[in-house]
Amino acid sequence: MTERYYTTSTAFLEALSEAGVEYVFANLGSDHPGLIEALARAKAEGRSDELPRFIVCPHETVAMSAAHAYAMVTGEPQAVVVHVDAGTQNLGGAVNNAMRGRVPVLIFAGSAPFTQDGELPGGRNEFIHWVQDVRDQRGILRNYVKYDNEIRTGRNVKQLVLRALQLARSEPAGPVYLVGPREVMEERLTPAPADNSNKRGAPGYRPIEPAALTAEVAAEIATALAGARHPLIVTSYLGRDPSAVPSLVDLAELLGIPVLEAMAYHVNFPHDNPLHGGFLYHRGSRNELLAEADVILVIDSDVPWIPAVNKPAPDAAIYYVDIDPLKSQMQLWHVPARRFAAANSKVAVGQIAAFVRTLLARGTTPGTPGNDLADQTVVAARRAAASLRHQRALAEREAAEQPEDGVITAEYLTACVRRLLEGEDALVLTEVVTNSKIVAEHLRPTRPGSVLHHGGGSLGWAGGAVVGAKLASPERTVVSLVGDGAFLFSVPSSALWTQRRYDTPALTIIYDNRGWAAPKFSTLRVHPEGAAAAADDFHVSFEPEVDLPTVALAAGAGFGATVSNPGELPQVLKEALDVTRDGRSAVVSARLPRA
Ligand SMILES: Cc1ncc(C[n+]2csc(CCOP(=O)(O)OP(=O)(O)O)c2C)c(N)n1
Ligand SMILES: [Mg+2]
Repeated sequence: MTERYYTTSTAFLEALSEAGVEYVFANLGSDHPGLIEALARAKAEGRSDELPRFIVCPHETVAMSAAHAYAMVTGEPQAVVVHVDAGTQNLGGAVNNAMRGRVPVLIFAGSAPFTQDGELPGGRNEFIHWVQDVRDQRGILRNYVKYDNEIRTGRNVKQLVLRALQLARSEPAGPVYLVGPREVMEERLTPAPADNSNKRGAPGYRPIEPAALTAEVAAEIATALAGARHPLIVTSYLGRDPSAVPSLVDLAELLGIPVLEAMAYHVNFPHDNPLHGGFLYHRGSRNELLAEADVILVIDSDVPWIPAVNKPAPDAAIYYVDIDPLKSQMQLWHVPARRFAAANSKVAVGQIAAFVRTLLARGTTPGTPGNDLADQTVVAARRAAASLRHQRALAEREAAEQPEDGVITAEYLTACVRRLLEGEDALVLTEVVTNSKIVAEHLRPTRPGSVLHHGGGSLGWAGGAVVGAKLASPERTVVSLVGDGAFLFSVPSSALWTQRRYDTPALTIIYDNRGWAAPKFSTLRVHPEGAAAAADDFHVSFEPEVDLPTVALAAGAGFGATVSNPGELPQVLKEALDVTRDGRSAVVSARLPRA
């Protein structure tokens, strides 16, 4: 019997599969003959199910964003395979997003062969092998990954893969990067027995267990909140773990504490709960809740407020709970908190609520020394104020949703999307930039985990992300809401082709203001009376216009339409959604007022 074909590449793929990785989002090159051959051999031997499935993405942005979204939906990291230094560079901003969003992804790239005279299988035999030989390939990603290493032998490749995934999964989660030269990826090995019993866990390589607050800090925060007159909770991404949301609701309801979502892109708190205190973004007037708060619990937030725009009173007692409360990956950062505590938000909120319950059970009389509880009339007044505020906000938002003079506004468009998705098990991916606050306010999601955003700063995520989201939850309706700029950044030809090739249909709705409103608004914030403002000269216009739905149709969408008339919008959206039910992607560009 001939020896089974088994190389470092086979072991690498097998290790991914053993650790629970279902998909490799791949963009291939001259560095990957080992992987390609390993896959083909596995197929020929009837062993394909022992390896992850390859999803070929014609652009790295699509591959990385797909893996990112898959991990957001399932919590399970996937793999991205790219081509040496060039493919690594093309990952660009998509790695930035995964790092900032704290999303685990294992990235692998080949590296230039290190022999040139036929010494080893896989050695240099194409001119490009000299061109791709850079001094520090791993350095390309070092700002954006938690761990990088080189596979130097097949003998311990499984260990390296499992360690990389353990680091990626551990909080704060994030991308990791392995490289492997061709000769190493071709190395013949004696097959280690495949061990699929490890699926989704790899014993011995579990991520770090969730961290808790110390009992003293939990008690101090609970006592401060319970005794406060105007307590406030500020969060941005607690809802990344949907199961943390009911715990936050419990804590807020116990004491009638309003919850303010700051620069938030997740469902952190159900929008129909009267204690939902609204949204804080860059713009806007003084936020009353923030200004009047005497005790603030910030939980899971990078930027709870922008001091130059809005900040708490100087004597407010601030408690900062986050898995990385000092933001070690940000060079300039400070919030004047009384305590900083590193903890998992769900665990911490549960601990604080438990301590509040013991205080409530103790129930000392208001006004007596040593009493930890606020007067119950204060709590009742707070709840009543929250209800009123919530009703008022809802009425204002509903008024803003009416179409204006034959023009589609972002508010109206978002209301149409909300109505379209009523009763639908929908997963909405957002990348709407200057319309983020409007979408947050008018989409009104209530189900934790039903809205996703990359959490970083690099546009072009949603086109690939819908592929990962749909693979992760085929039963759900996947919708993306994007700016026209974001749509173009997503390499739409590659994204739409991948959506079609792998039967991952999505409805994409473009908030099309024919340009980039964001840099214009940034300029106006710094130079409100400047020459750019006077001349309306911001270099942000997409003139002549791009026919975005036609780009999508050319690449594989089954439906594409541009809508300018508000009256036609609901019907077009419905048609588009129906096309996705039939298995093809649809793109609707809704014409908003110009950027
Ligand atoms: C990869 C990348 N390049 C550039 C930017 C800078 N940038 C931030 S917002 C923006 C405009 C986005 O346009 P669009 O998606 O149409 O949203 P709008 O500003 O019109 O609401 C740009 C170019 C970025 N965030 N990411
Ligand atoms: Mg735009």
